[in-house]
Amino acid sequence: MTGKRMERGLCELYDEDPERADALVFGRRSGTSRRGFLQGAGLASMGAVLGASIPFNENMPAGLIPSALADDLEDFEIEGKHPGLTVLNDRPVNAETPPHLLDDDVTPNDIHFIRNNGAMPQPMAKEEWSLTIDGEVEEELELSWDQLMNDFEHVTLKLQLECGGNGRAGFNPSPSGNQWTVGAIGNSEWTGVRLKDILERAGLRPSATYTGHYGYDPHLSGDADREAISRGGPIDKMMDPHTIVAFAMNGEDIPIANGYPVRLIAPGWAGSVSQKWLTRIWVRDREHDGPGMTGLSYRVPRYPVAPGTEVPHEDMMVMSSMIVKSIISHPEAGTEVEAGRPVEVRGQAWAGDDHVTAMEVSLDFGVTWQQAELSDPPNRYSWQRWRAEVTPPMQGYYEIWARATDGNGRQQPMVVPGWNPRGYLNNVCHRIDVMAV
Ligand SMILES: Nc1nc2c(c(=O)[nH]1)N[C@H]1C(S)=C(S)[C@@H](COP(=O)(O)O)O[C@H]1N2
Ligand SMILES: [Mo]
Repeated sequence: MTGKRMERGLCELYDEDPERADALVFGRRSGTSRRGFLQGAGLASMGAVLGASIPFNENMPAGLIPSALADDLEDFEIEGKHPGLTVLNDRPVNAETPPHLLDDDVTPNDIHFIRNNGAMPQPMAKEEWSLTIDGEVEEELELSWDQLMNDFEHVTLKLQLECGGNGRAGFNPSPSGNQWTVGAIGNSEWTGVRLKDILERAGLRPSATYTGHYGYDPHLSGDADREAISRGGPIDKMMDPHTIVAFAMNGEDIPIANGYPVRLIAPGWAGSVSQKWLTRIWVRDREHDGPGMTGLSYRVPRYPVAPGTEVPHEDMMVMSSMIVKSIISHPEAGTEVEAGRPVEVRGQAWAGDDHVTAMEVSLDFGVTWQQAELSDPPNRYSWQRWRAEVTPPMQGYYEIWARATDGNGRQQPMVVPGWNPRGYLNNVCHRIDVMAV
């Protein structure tokens, strides 16, 4: 069918030359900040592409591709995972969750996204597994599965885990890496032992400042001496009682793809800190320097830079907390709704180390916003559910836009925020299209 080719062509055109794309699609005159006068040929062509009129067309910012046309992904299947996940890469395996599958308070095991840097390991038996704690500690530990089960208090928490590169696909020029859209986020219920309790058992030396994490997943090259990834975090984050060495996900063994039998969860921070298939934590007297800690990896500029800028290394800093963000998990993009009838809109919102204090939705391309109901997190570092009702006044094409505000008053931007060389921290508002009939 030509539909797919057409979509791809439009996406490319919007990427390369948004003004021309607008002029072609909407018949918009360049130099105006709003499309303003969607009429004549522009209106007709847009209507033909979408199969409907756009009642709020005059509000739509210039250069913004209609959300209905922005999707350009293919579906594959991964064993043990929901067939609806979108596979971005099969070597290493990387798959994100379409937002309409993230409608549960707690993300089921088969729905949680997968981000691998190396090969998927063969599962290590629990009896073979151990966790070494070494480096700047009074006493080196090697904990067996039984010790992890019996010697420490267990905690169960709902925790957000988001890839630092979630949203990368929105940046232009396009940074290298997985082109995540919005679905490299999950909020499962994790059971484990506080890393704090383990570090206190080992005894931190005054020199302890940072951790370095190791897992048993092989490097893609097959070279046994190379780590697929080895990141870490400052001791303060590791001593936070919500940072856990997890051995169960939603009350079950952790799926192999998500780190069986044991992984770290350092919630609210770039997901790469949360080592899967965890076997060792090296306590360091300086910032860790394993693969994923150096160069441009998981680093962002200290100051805003123009898109495409080459930023000197000394002006880059290691990412820490993720930032305020939300998704619309219901309805699914592309849903048909009834004109004049209220539509239930639901989603999730989170803000890294912070929490979300307000949630708003818009049906008219951001000109008016209404407050959504926002629930409190069941525990710190869980995402928060929100819901609202919107009513399309007449038949046609609409977009639902959603915007979260964090405890410091910071809001999600309407347009893609600060470009950075590796494409991290894109928290632009999520938007979906609905057709009122
Ligand atoms: N051992 C190991 N741990 C890892 C990774 C990896 O490739 N290997 N990927 C990291 C990254 S970049 C992210 S975003 C999260 C993703 O966790 P998930 O696959 O369970 O969603 O795991 C992190 N932990
Ligand atoms: Mo990640």
